[in-house]
Amino acid sequence: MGVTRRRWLKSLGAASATLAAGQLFEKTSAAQQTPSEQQPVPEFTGPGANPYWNSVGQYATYPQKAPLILLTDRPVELETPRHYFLSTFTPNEAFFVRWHLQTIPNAVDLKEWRLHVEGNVERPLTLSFPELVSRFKSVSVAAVDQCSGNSRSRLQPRVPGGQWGNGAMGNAAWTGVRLREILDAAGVKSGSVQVQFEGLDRGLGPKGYGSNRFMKSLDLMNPVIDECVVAYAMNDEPLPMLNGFPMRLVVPGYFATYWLKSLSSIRVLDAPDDNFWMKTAYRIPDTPRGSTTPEDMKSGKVATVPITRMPVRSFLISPDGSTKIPAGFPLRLRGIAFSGYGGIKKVEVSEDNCATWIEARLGPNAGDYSFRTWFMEWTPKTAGRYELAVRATDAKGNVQPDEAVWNPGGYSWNKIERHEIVVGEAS
Ligand SMILES: Nc1nc2c(c(=O)[nH]1)N[C@H]1C(S)=C(S)[C@@H](COP(=O)(O)O)O[C@H]1N2
Ligand SMILES: [Mo]
Repeated sequence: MGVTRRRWLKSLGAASATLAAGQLFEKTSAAQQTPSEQQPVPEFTGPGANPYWNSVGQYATYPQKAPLILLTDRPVELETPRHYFLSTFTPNEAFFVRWHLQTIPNAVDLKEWRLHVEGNVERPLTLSFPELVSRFKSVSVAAVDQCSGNSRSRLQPRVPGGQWGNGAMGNAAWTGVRLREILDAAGVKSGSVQVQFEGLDRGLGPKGYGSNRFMKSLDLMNPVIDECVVAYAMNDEPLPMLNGFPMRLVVPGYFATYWLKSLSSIRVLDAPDDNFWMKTAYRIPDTPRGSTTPEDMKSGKVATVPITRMPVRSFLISPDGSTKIPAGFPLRLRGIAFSGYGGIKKVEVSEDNCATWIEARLGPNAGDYSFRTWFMEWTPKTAGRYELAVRATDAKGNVQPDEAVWNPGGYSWNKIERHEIVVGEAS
């Protein structure tokens, strides 16, 4: 990606000035907006698959953002509407938003901002923005940022937490510097086990849990460390404040919980991180697909492990079921697929409830951890309601299953999606 450093430094100087606008989020929570700024999501009452990604909620407009589906405003949780997923890259203004703590950064003055590299290192570093950009080589990676709880609203029985439809995901080209180079510059001391990431947000998490900080850690022995990027650009632009300006961690293939936003510290640890966000939150049962039952959970015998990579998923995006299509009309089905296990090998469509499958064609490959677009010509011959199922197979041979997952966090959903299309009589 041709992002030159000079261009970056220049455009970010301008960005920091615009963004130093002050207490934006404290003052414009969605609840305080005038009614004209909020549009209700049309209610879906019919049977079958829901053409909207969420049938409840309303659109809300936040700084630097297009109208997005509002899940909660404290903390801010905004979902991306379905039609944005027609392309490989999700526009920054439409990219979903998820924070956990009460106070999130409204503005960052790049003159003041520093990234601290500390803990069990030979040479602790305090890097300014220009130092970071000029000292290390710039790299780009296309990678999907997906919340562990994406599609949580599908779980039966219901679990607490943001009731996301399918829009707590997005794909961007992330440009920044390699985490490995930063660690090497600081010199990781022997006896180190993990590296911990911390951002600028503050406050307690749900039910008052946590330590006033959102912190996540990765094992230093984990090969993903070499793929991590400390990103200062998203789709060739500065990151929106809500998506982690001025820099965030990108962990390709991994669920978003590790993708620390508004990064302020990288801390090398000589003992495993047991803070709330590692020890208690964002864990899944140590079972196939991280799935269990409420009964087994109650027994207290289900061991858990931190969530890691994203299982393979695919979606039909267009047509979205909201328009009646005449019989005999040649359609192009279009959608996306991705996997945290590296690349999409195959996408298939079924119109007979998964009995038989037709292989779709894949769009250009933007990288192993990116959305991959797919398309298929399809002409519905007769009028009626069609239910199209879509499933993907990844490079490791993992195929999307038709079984639901259940765990108390509502994580890691990847059941085959069914999408309804209504076909009318040709006139
Ligand atoms: N500093 C900070 N980084 C964070 C979080 C947070 O609460 N604070 N939440 C994580 C989780 S769980 C998700 S899903 C993603 C959301 O990223 P986005 O808001 O850019 O979509 O940010 C991750 N990084
Ligand atoms: Mo998340």
